[in-house]
Amino acid sequence: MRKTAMIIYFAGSIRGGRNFQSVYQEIISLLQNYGLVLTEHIGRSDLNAAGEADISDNEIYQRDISWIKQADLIVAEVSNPSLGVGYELGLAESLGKNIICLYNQKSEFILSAMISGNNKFKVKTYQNINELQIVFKKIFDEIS
Ligand code: 6IA
Repeated sequence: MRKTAMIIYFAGSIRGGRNFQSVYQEIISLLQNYGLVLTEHIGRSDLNAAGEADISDNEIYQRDISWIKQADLIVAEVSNPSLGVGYELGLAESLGKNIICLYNQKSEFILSAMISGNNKFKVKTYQNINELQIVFKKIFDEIS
């Protein structure tokens, strides 16, 4: 059993498109039962594709890289293709992080083979948020 709270980095599309924003919010709430989610803002409804004016792209990049390095677990919602999420997953893989990718069956996009074909990623397909409760319970039981 871990003594300290698990640090979780949640990744989801921002400039790639915000179609799944409300799902991100629900996933983040579930993940908060298991640890500290560094990227709670990804679920915010007021965070649009343009992002925020008070932080530069370089500051976002530097901060997110440092958070990925700190994280014990990366959870990426990959139903909406995103260059940023793909980049984060590649980096996290090279750092040897535990990585879970969540793909919603309602997605209009077929998941990239670079994600579905990578055995280092645990890819979970889901239809609704209730299924994810069960998925998370199982995964966190395994890794804690
Ligand atoms: O290419 P995308 O924009 O879709 O990439 C999304 C991914 O990159 C997310 O998983 C984030 O971790 C990261 N990312 C991209 N833009 C931001 C961002 N924008 N803030 C935080 N992470 C970002 C500005 C808004 C923020 C300061 C509230």
